[in-house]
Amino acid sequence: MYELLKKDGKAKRGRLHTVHGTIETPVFMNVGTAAAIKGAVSTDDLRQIKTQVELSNTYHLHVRPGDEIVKKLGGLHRFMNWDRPILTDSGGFQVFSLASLRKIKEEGVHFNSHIDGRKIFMGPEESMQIQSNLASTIAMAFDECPPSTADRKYIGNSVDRTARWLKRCKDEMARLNSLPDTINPHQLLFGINQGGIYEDIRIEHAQKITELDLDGYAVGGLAVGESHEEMYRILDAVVPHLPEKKPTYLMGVGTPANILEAVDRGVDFFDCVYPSRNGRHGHVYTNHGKMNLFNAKYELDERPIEEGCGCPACRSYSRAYIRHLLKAKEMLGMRLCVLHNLYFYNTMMEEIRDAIDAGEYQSYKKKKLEGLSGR
Ligand code: PRF
Ligand code: ZN
Repeated sequence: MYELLKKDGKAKRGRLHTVHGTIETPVFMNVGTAAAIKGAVSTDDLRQIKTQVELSNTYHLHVRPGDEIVKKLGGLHRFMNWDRPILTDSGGFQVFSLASLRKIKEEGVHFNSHIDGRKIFMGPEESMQIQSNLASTIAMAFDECPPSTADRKYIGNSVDRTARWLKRCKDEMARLNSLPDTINPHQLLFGINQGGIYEDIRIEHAQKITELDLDGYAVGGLAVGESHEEMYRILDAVVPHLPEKKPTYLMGVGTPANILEAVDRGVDFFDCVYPSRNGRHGHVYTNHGKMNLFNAKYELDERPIEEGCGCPACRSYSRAYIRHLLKAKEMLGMRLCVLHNLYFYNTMMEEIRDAIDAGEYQSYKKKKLEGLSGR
């Protein structure tokens, strides 16, 4: 159940109550694709860096170790020792970005696994069954995320199919949640809006999926190659057509600036690989711009990555030491950078929530954007 606590302009401050605890929104979900945050980050670490929701992928866990195995081991929460909320993405997007020899049909997608080439079929029912076996808190609908280069005709046919798939997802989820051996019979389902960069297709699709009265709604198919301005234009157009009293999730986004802009347009859930991916490359976020710790100017720099940061890296280690670890390819170097970056994102979300609570979102956003750009 989602509680809309307060609005500041279009920015929403809310709370999603789940069987695995309450999620304070706006929230950034920390990406652990194959049930692990890349960069040797443990679930104990996640508890220390203010993670609220962990995100894993249906496709990856279906291919390896297999969702039946995870179910036998008591579900994803028990498997990875994380008792707070988990969102699983449906596999749709990953099938389109990773698998080879894809064939899209009305019933679903035939493809070859990116691990061993094995032939796999996944449709709405299979995606729901896998997510039910994983027993995540929130399951995502099985959708098609068309490439940004797709033309209007392709997008039109694709969203119609994604809408038909959504109805099948909802029916299958209801069936699974009522079975006696389902690990999480309270699993939530979020629908996904598609429609590329065509506002009218987006809006019509948003209205259609809203009728299904799902637990939340995502905006998918963005951050796939279009400009930031185009992404904001689509959010301006479509978010007002999604129910305000349900959570809105912008999938795979983004930079801190993207998040600040999307919150301003009514989005309350985010996920992105940037903080962990950048951290693994020694790129760290600060309130004075991004830093590349490989840079020679940090060789004798005894300051933490960011003065006053409460993350495990900044509390104990200097820029000079972390730079040395990175140069020596010591795993600890990238681990510390990933922890700092995720802490930075999670802390920014906390600031965003506080700013909306205080009715000061506009001035907060302006100041934060100035800092991020290094000015
Ligand atoms: N659909 C799904 N997952 C996604 C996306 C999508 O469109 C995106 C697009 N940015 C990221 N992850 N199911
Ligand atoms: Zn830090």
